[in-house]
Amino acid sequence: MRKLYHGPTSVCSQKVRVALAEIGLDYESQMLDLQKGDQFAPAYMRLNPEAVVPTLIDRDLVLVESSLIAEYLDKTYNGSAFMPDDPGLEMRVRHWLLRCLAVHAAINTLSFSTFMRDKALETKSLKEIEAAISRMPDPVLRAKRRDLYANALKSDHVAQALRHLLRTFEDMSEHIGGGAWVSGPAFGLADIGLVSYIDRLDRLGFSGLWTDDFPMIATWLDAMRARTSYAVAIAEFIPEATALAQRAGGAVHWPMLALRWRETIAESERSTAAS
Ligand SMILES: N[C@@H](CCC(=O)N[C@@H](CS)C(=O)NCC(=O)O)C(=O)O
Repeated sequence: MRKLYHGPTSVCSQKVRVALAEIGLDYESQMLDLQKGDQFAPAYMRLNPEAVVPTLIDRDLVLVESSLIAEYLDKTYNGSAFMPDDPGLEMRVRHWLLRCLAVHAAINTLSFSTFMRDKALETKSLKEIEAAISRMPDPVLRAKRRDLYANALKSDHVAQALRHLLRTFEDMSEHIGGGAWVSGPAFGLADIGLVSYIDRLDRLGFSGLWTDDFPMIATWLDAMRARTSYAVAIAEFIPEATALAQRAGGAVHWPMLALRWRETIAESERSTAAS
């Protein structure tokens, strides 16, 4: 039996659970508490040296990187049904799987500059927060996390995240408009790759990022949420109290975020006009 090391509300874990559910695969669940620091246990870091979830053990393979795990599951157990045959669409899907790294970074930025930051500051001392950050193996990610605690939505990482999300929404809208799913006419790995990130933004009360300018994103998110995989892989892992806390905790930041979003759009329009 394959074994999944994951976190209940971790977006990357959600992605792999969606892939497992879409393909109809069982797994043994090994839940990690990221707030308590389970990811830093030496035995886990031997599997996943970056101390992140998810990790999947399948047969004799130790698999990391959520998008790659989804692709592996599709290829091994689903006859690559979620990867288009058409070479152009296949490149599109592969590009989205790569882009998920940057989309993840953007969602991480918006989570840790708002709701997650507030939650940590309410429940931990600054010393405890610094102790947790100093256990992160990657020095660049440590510096980013410190910057988000110091500057919240004023951080340059937020500008970078919003710039990236703007391009993500533009391209998602174009691809959904051309064929119903981001992957093309058929549901596929790009949709699996993106759903948890867009869902997180919505759960934080940030759907204003797309409602006016990119309504296709809302239509697509509704279609993703209508699938059984969404219920069993995402919704069922988020207790009502957590869902309410996420929404309320994110919503207080929306006015400031909306301001930064409008600046991002204006800057993009200026650079398009100048070119
Ligand atoms: N690119 C990796 C990113 C993994 C990642 O950063 N996971 C987050 C949860 S979504 C994590 O484990 N964070 C641990 C921490 O914040 O200490 C993937 O997609 O699998």
